[in-house]
Amino acid sequence: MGRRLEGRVVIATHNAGKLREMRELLAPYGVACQSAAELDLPEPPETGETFIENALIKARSAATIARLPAFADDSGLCVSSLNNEPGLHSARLARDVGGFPQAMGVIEQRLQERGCIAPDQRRAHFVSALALVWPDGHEETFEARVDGVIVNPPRGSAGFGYDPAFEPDGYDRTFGEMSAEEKHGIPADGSRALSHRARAFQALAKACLRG
Ligand code: ITT
Repeated sequence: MGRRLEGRVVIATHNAGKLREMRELLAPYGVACQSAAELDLPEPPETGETFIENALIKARSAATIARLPAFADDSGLCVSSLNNEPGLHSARLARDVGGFPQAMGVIEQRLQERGCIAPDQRRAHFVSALALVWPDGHEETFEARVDGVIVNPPRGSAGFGYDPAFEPDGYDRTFGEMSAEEKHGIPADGSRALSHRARAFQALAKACLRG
């Protein structure tokens, strides 16, 4: 059991797609949210060597400056045949090549250069690390992943980032072809959610939002 999150929380992300999902995930719990943009919070340098370290850097910075509990996500797409790249560098890759369509193109090109055509050579997973940090320094972290394959060409325009290129195991549609509810996939019976972020959030909710 972690510390209970009550009252207000800052969602410490500058990524609009993530912000939408983090708000949707929190919505049933009656916690009032403010975004980093609304509070004009800076973006701290993500110098960590793991997803959890980077999530903590973002949440600590927001909690210290806003003097409120802060909720951050650090995430990425890890492609098995590419040494789990872009991984921690997923946002940077898209920035460096001019956007997500181009970044998905780069991943496809690297897979083809390695002769990765069959689905089992195109395995990938999304990771989400979530951090909750309180102004008094208390910290809670949660991490989860969802496994699947990289498809070519990318399909769908829902979601954000690399969603059109990723088809989760057990589905014949990409995250880009799913509604937000399907991508979260949080079942009413409390069984496992679908997306990396929703899975990590389920653990967070169990520790810090219920009971
Ligand atoms: P913040 O640090 O402000 O939260 P960011 O975009 O820089 O925003 P990250 O450093 O965590 O976030 O980078 C994660 C990258 O992985 C980013 O490019 C996302 O678009 C991508 N990504 C993460 N989760 C995703 C998801 O559910 N669907 C598609 N792409 C995702």
